[in-house]
Order: sequence, then C-alpha cells, then structure tokens
Amino acid sequence: MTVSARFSEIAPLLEGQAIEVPSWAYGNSGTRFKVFGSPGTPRTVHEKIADAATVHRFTGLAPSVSLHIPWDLVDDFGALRTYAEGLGVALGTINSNTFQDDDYKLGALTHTDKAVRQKAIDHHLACVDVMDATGSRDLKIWLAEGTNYPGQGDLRGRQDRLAESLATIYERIGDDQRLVLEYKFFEPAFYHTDVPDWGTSYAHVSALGEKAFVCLDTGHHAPGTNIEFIVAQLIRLGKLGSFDFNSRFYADDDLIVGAADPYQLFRILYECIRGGAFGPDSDVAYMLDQCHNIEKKIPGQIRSVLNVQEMTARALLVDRDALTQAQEDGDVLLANEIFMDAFYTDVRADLAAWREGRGLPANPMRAFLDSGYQEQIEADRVGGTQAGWN
Ligand code: AOS
Ligand code: ZN
Ligand code: ZN
Repeated sequence: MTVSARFSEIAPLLEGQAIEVPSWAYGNSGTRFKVFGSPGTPRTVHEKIADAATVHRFTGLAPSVSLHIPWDLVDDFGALRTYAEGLGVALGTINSNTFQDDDYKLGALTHTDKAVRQKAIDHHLACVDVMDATGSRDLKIWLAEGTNYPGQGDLRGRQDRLAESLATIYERIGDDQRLVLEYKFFEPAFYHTDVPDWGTSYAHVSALGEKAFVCLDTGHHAPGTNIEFIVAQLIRLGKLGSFDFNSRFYADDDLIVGAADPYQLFRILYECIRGGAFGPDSDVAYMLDQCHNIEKKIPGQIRSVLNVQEMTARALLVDRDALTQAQEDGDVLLANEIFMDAFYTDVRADLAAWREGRGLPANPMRAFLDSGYQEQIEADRVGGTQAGWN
C-alpha cells in the first residue's frame, strides 16, 4: 500500500496528533434508567489505564489518560504515574467532581454557605495536589451548579461567589499548570446553570488570568449552534484550552465523536487548523468525554480516536490557498466546493498505508479484535467491583 501524492503532503501534520482518552470511558456507564454491566470492565484505575494504553498501542493516537477525582482516587499518584508511563501513556487532565455530594445540592463553588464553598474549593486544591504528583497540566472544572426554578437563587450573587471561589483555586495553579472551565447550558440544573455558555466561561477565565482557559464540550450546546464559530472565536481570543469531544443527537449524549455528525467534526477541526490550534505549537488539549453504555468500551474508544484522525486528515486536505482566493473573489459556490471537496475525500486507504509505514496496524480496530485482549480481560476481570460512572 502506498499513500497518494496529495495525502503525503499533509501526512507529516498528522504526526504527533494526540487525543486524550477519559478513564471513565472504560468503566460501566448508562443513563438515568440503567447502568449496564459488561464483562471485562476494569475494577481499578490501573485496569482503566491498561485499557487506555491498549487504545494507544493499536492507534498511536491516545498517549494520555484523563483522570477523575474521586473516581480514580489512589493513595500514591506518583506510583500511578510510573505505572502509566510503564504502559506507554501519560496521566493527563484531572477532572474535579462537585456533583455527587449532598452538601452540593444547592451549589458548590456558588453556594451561599461559605463552609460549603470552602469544601468545594478544598476539593479543587486537592485535585491540584494530584496534578503535582501525576505531572498533569490541566485541572478541568465542570460544575453541576444552577437552579431549577426562577427565583430559587440570586443569579448575580451566584456569579460573584463563583468568581471568588475560582480565584481562590486559581491562586494554587502552578506555573506549568492550567485551569480549564467547561460550560454547559443545562443539566443537572434545568432553569439556569452558572456556567451555561462559552461567553460566561470566557468572562471567568479572562478575569482569572493567563493560565485559565475555556473547555468546549461538543455536546453542551443547543441544537443548531454553530460550534465551529465558537471554536474560531475562542482561538482568536487565545482562550481555547481544551475540547471534550463526543457526539450528540439530542442532548449531552456522550456518544462516539464523529458518529452523529462527522461533517460538524470536520468543520470544527478545520477551524482549529485554520486558527493554528493544531500541531506541535498548539496547547489545545483534544480530549474525549464519552461513555460506552451498550457497545464494547475499548473498540468504542478506538473508533472515536480514528474518527477524529480521519476528519483531521480531511480538514488538512482543504486547499486553503484556493479557498482564500475564492473567498476574496466572492465566488461563493467555488469556495463551498473547495471546502466540500476536502470533506468528501475518502482518506481511509491513505491512512491505512500511512499507519503501516509507522509500524502501526493498517486497521487498528481489526487488529484489536484479532488480538485476544478483549477475551483476556473478560476472563481475567471477574469479581471485585467494576469501576464506573458512579
Ligand atoms: C458533564 O456533562 C461534563 O461533560 C463533564 O465533562 C464531566 O465532568 C464528565 O462527563 C465526567 O465527569
Ligand atoms: Zn464534558
Ligand atoms: Zn457533558
């Protein structure tokens, strides 16, 4: 197999593409109706990391694993780091959790009770301690805070308390670390959330300083939202910190990225490339935030990172000089045609040949399925408590 001439021009840019996988993608998960157990599910964070390392081994695309505190809590994070590195992966973003504690029912960083706010702040400071031990760069904060009924809370007072709490956390962020603030316009609160949109996240992270950025979860927008515009704008502003990639059909579905709308993924990645937020000079973290409720988890993750790679290759194929010319000429249809030409290019054979040239399986999914890994973990991982989105 050989790669085509046009593909070989863009192939070097695919080198080093890194997609961070979430530890919770390997655990059992489900909806509010049912969490399905599945054979082979990790019982410990070590087993989650081993599965994540397997995704990397077959794809070369997933060199780091994002952890969630407290789901992935261990006594010795330095030892966990060594363990992960031994398997060929790094420990990545640390995700805080203020959504599973009765004390936070009416708010955490925004709560009216100072003691509750302090407890939530302390949790984040403990997460930074974890980052120091794991070598993680990013603290990712997603807040489940908001209200269900008009009048329930003081919208403005909550923003003020949030700003104050975030500032306290930010003070503890090290020189080589970052705080990324994720937004979501609904759920679990339904009337309002305290960080509903990119603008609110941007306002907060801008006030914090240069080590604070916005995290964009592709599933956290109202239907019809032009997400690539938000991407372009945040890159312009220098505040796009990270992605949580996933697919949504209806709400925050957390399905396989690129499954619902590969064209949207292509458009997003095009804006990243266009804006210089892709490649070795970019600090943007490309992460998955997904759950695999009914499909097998490792193949689900393999499919996800391959989807991102495939749409990246297509976005790199956009003839940007020709596109700029058509845009400047006001040639609406030609500009659109150039853009669509790249999107419609089937890069799968080229990618397969390119992978082989780098010592990777041409078809990582098939190679994984043939490897016996899944059968092995199903046989080995019996007993104990399966880890999950709990
Ligand atoms: C929740 O909807 C968010 O997408 C968060 O990123 C969350 O922290 C993640 O799903 C795991 O906790
Ligand atoms: Zn997310
Ligand atoms: Zn989400």
